Amino acid sequence: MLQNRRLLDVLNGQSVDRPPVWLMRQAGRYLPEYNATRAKAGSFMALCKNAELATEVVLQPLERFPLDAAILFSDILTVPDAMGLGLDFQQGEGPVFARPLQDEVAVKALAVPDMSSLRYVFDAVSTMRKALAGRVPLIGFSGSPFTLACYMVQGRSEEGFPQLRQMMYRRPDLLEHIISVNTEAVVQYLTEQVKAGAQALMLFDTWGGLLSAHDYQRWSLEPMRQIIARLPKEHEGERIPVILFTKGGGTWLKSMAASGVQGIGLDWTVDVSWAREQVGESLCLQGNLDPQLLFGSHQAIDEAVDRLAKAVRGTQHIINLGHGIQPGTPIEAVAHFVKQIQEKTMGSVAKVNERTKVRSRSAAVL
Ligand code: 1CP
Repeated sequence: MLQNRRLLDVLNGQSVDRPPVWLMRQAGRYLPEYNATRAKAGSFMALCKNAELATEVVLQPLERFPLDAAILFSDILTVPDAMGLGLDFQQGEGPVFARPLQDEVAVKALAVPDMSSLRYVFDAVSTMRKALAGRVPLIGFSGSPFTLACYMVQGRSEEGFPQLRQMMYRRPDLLEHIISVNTEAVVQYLTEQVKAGAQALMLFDTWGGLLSAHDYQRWSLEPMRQIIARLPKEHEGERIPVILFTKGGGTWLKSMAASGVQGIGLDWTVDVSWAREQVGESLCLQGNLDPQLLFGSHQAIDEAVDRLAKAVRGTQHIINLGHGIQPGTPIEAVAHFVKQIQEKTMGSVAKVNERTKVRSRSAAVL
């Protein structure tokens, strides 16, 4: 039995006492206990592959803050690793692939991996779900086909991912193949996460915002739309909602809202009230404070909290940052933020749902 349903309820358009709160990268390097567990595991990937230790890391932020959701501890790059690209996380350097897709032969050899090679992720999901024991729902996730392709072609994180964008114009046929393999892989990967116990899903399209409006539709949103259409709609009697997050995608919210998702993540560049006008009333938004805010004074945090609480009043909203929490973020600021936003938003959604109920009742009378 799920004791805290706020996240699932708000994504399903149901009434809640206050908006749920969780933080992207809530388990991570800003927590000393995370760093200790990671050291015990030996490396980041060893941590991802050890279900017990990865579960320990998922629970750590929940022990410190009254958050309303947990997220699978893993990484988006597990999928290209399973495709044989040879993932390595070098200290202080981020992800590096030993065999990036830099010629026709490599691209043509790319295939959907056997999901048994990602069994460690699904085992982690079921171990985490068991350990959570219904405290809060567990979010599963994947990178978007386009964002995965950025790393697969470039081989590492690089400003603007120029090699990927050059391939898009020079050899669209090759990129087409990569995106279609990724799309199929992501459908299978997320479906397996649901079977293992993930209760909501998030698609991280971290680099979709690099694209032109036209290219975004073709190379990023369309494959995500196909994925959403093919994912299991429910599991064991519970609906499985999907949140889509394109960083830098603020100008395309209307088309994202038409993709079949239940939630849309906003980065901090977007005005929440404006975003609400774009997507209409029936969809859930998520976000969107600047992660750097948490390095600011309590006064700065309180002012941002007040603005956000006001902007989300009476709407379906999941409180979050506009991107992942940064290493070095003061833990005390995170605690202050979570406490303030929960106090300031208490009661704000239920009231609105009353309004919606009244409206639908009068619509029924008509
Ligand atoms: O040194 C370490 O301990 C590793 C740091 C780290 C962590 C904590 C990486 C490497 N990944 C993660 C976990 C992770 N990655 C989660 C865990 C759950 C949580 O939110 O608590 C999630 C959801 C991701 C997803 C992810 N990985 C994304 C999409 C979200 C985003 O932040 O935009 C991306 C782009 C990655 C790639 C990646 N993995 C790790 C790093 C440092 C990066 C980014 C590289 C870059 O800047 O391009």
